[in-house]
Amino acid sequence: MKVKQELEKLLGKEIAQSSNEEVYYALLNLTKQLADDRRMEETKKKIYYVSAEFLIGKLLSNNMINLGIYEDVKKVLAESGKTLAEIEEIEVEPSLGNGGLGRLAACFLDSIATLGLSGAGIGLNYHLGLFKQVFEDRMQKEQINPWIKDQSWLRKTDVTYPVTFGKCTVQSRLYEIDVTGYNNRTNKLCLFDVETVDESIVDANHQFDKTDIEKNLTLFLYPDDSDEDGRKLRIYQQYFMVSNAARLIIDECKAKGSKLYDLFDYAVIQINDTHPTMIIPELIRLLVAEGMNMDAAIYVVSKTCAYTNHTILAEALEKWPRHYLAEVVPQLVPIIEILDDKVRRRFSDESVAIIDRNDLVHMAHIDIHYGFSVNGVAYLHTEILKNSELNNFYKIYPEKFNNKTNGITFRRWLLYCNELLSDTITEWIGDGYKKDAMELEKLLAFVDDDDKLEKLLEIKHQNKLRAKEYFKETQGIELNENSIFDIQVKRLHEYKRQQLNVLYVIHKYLEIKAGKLPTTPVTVIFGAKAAPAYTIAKDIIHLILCLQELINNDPEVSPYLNVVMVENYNVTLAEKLIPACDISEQISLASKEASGTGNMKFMLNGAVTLGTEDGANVEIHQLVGDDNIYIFGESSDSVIEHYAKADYVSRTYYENNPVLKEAVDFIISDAVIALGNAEMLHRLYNELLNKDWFMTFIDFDSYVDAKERAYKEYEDRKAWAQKMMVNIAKAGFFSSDRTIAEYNNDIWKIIK
Ligand code: GL2
Repeated sequence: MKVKQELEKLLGKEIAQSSNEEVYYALLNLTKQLADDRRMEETKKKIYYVSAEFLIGKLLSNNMINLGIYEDVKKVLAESGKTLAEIEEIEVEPSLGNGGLGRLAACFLDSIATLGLSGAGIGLNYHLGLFKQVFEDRMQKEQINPWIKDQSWLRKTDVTYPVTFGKCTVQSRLYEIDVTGYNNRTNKLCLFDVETVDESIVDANHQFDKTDIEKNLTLFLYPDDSDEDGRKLRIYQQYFMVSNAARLIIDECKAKGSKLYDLFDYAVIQINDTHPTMIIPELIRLLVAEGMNMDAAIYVVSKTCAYTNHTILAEALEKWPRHYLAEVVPQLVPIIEILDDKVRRRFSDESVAIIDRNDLVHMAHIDIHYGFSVNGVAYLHTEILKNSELNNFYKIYPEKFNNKTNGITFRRWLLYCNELLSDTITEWIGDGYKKDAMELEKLLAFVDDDDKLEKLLEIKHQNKLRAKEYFKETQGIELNENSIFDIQVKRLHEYKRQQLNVLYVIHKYLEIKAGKLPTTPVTVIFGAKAAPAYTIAKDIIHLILCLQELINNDPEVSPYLNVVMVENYNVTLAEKLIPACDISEQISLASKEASGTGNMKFMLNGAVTLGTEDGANVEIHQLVGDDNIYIFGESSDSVIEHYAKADYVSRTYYENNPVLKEAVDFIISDAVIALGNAEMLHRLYNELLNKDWFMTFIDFDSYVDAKERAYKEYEDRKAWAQKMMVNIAKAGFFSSDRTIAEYNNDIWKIIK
């Protein structure tokens, strides 16, 4: 294909004569056409990945890479005096996800298409999605985030269903986004919307009538659930998602010849966390409405649905009061009662019941009893599910439990975001690794090759310069490219322990003030959104922003230490930061981070992990060996034991450790209070001292030691480059192509 001619045909003029916006839309249309050409016939069986979130990021470059026109387009644009980077600025990042779970779903769709599997994602078309974060008075403020433009990747279809709730019936509408595989088929992401949605009901303070379902149903991802109306709205959304999904699946399977008794030969439904759980009773309801008897419907659905657990945090294992369900979706309650009754007849153990004594419906329990597979997302996480968290279920159904360690798509997280590195790797080992990521291991041959090690350091430096330029231009942030980039970017949550990193920053600041100067300057970079109703998380952001102000403006300290919190961390910013990183902070309390996927992206881009033995860090450690990772902190077994015995008292650590005490006390020092809000800072201080649910203090000493060791070893540039090489070489295991191949072999069994 002649890219230039095609583009100019779409533009109706020369590229050089067109605005960036015109070129963007021409590329959008060209890419859509090419994606359409790669649609293939569907196989008999298809995977439906149902998820409340799809954090897909900007799509233009990714699609162009997958369609094989990326290089040509770049060349053609350059000839006309344009860069792809400036064209991409026009694209708005879709706001359909929140964190790792949503980004995982996006990586999985890419790999499903890349492996040539017939599959679709199903979710909701949130108009305002997740809020946009801005900083005001050193605090997080939330703004609405409209992202849908007249022309976008969304395609309106004719598919629409009436969806009935207790109080009303709404009409849905299916929109689709094409999902291109790397040199392979095009699949779809199916996003349902409600016809009557109305963005204008949201007022200047972002408040809206939570009960006006017809208008609010697809406005926000995870609407505030701190009151009853908010919680019910989440149930409305979830039912709307799965009722549409169930109908679409049934229609597609019937069209392929299914008699519904054999639904599982045509469809496999992966339930991504508990949000889509109601698809189980909803499918049963629909099959019964089609004339199947209840027991047969339960049998068919149980053979069609599989469940992935993404967290052991109690707050995320949804339990809905039965009376909420009775109000929102009364048609499902008798079915859920039957499902519960069958469980109670078989098992006397109260802990595996679906409806508990307090009349709460445990969504995960529905998935486990009435799905055929239950998987965790990293080795350690699955072991914890089997041996403690879901042990009572594991004893009943050992055959259902399996592990699928998460993965990431290397198209976005290497080929696109770090072209310098991927071009260099191609030069060194050929491009076989683009299809078979395990070929990256060929890089191990170069761990003693001085020129190649030097080249890795040079690439890192270039990526730091690129990040410096980007953040200067977009956020007015100054980054020192000659400092160590020590990065922690992820959602803000106490279990992820940004507060531990912050305590280190304070400790370092105090050391520098006392005259102990680091040899190499360090920039500690944070990026994180806090859930709007999560008070302590917002307090932690506030503290980071106060420290940023204090430290970066202190001429004694700022030549050695800088703190930067980037605003509105999202996929686009991740793509800039990850290639520039030296030290990847993965410091969750052991046992709490189910997997993590940022850890994999950093490793692939040549950062060295500083982390606890948690989630996929355990597997990273195993792959790279002790010399190429910095591990610290309590083991997961020991943490679980502390919780069981309830014997962790943070104050004891504080009282017995003067270095820790000094850092903690600094949170409410005059210097910080002068810049911040006393109430917020005191609240955080008290939380740490009196609760510290995620045991920050227990790991403080070993964290400081590990970090100091990492900073010291960074100074031996050759030794550090060797660590980088090993990390990149060993990252192949974390390709989502490997993860999806495992899902397909063990769970989905889609025959190509
Ligand atoms: C998460 C886990 O916390 C995270 O460790 C995991 O990598 C991802 C994907 O499996 O899922 N669970 C969850 O609810 N969110 C996650 O990121 N938001």
